[in-house]
Amino acid sequence: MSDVRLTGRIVKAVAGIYTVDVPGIGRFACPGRGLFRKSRITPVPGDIADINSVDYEKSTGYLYSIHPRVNELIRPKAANVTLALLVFSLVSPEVSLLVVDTMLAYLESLEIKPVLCVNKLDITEPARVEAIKRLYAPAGYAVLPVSAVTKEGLEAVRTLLNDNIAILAGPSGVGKSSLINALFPHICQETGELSRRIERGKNTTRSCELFPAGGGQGSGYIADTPGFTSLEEINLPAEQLMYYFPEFSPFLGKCFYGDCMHITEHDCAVKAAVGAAVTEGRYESYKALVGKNRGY
Ligand SMILES: Nc1nc2c(ncn2[C@@H]2O[C@H](COP(=O)(O)OP(=O)(O)OP(=O)(O)O)[C@@H](O)[C@H]2O)c(=O)[nH]1
Ligand SMILES: [Mg+2]
Ligand SMILES: [Zn+2]
Repeated sequence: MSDVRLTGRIVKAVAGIYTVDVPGIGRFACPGRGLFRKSRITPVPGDIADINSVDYEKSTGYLYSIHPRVNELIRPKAANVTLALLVFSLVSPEVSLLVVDTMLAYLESLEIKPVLCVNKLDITEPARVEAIKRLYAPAGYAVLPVSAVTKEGLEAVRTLLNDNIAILAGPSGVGKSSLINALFPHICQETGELSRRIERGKNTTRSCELFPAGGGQGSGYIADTPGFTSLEEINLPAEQLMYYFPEFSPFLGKCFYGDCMHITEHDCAVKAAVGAAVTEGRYESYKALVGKNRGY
């Protein structure tokens, strides 16, 4: 046994074996040595990990500690994510904007930068894409229209990924896996009905794999994730939601009631901004989320 120690990033976690990528050196398959069961920390993709007993020939080692996390996602299970490409489509399937807004609020709560990616541009009315841009502009969200089929818009996405630990998230069937394949031909993810059959067939761990995406420098990574149809497990406290709608921020603290929830109260600065600095669609999502998280 050598006592060579290295530090790298966990890119994959399957059945207690963690794949640790050490840029410029290699990838090592590392069990966790029971240490983490005791401390009740489960290492996840995105974690920065120290490994020891490194065997260069076998490409193995042991995980002995993970560095403090900047953030931690439950869906997908990942840590230290810096960017989320929230992929959706306006046709086949037409996704629920409430689902998109729920995911956006969740990402805001984790301080992960979201970028909206409207896929299937090739079969989408341009006017609908423009409407989405108008809906999200006041919140400051970038909207990138793309097509995994024609490859339109992909350069802008690729540029964005540099040096980020990025995830592709979004509802099922919107083309996340197709996009990752179109962006990085060396990555090969199952797409279409096949991917959904495989997903159902295996005991899904909701874990993900990080692929190198930083132009070969080893610094950027991207992960595909299984799509979702609902986000039941995401429960953001109703009182916090207003902080996760960035376009509300200029108006917070300016309502008549200090504890205004911006729903039924009179003299509400947020409600007064609806139709201008706050779009109606986004405000409707806010109300729906507050209602859901209060159980009514
Ligand atoms: N017309 C068109 N079809 C697309 C595009 N991107 C993906 N598709 C199709 O949409 C279907 C779903 O694509 P996937 O890449 O499997 O979608 P996904 O988001 O990974 O789905 P899940 O893995 O279930 O979450 C497939 O039949 C793709 O061929 C696109 O840009 N244009
Ligand atoms: Mg997929
Ligand atoms: Zn208010």
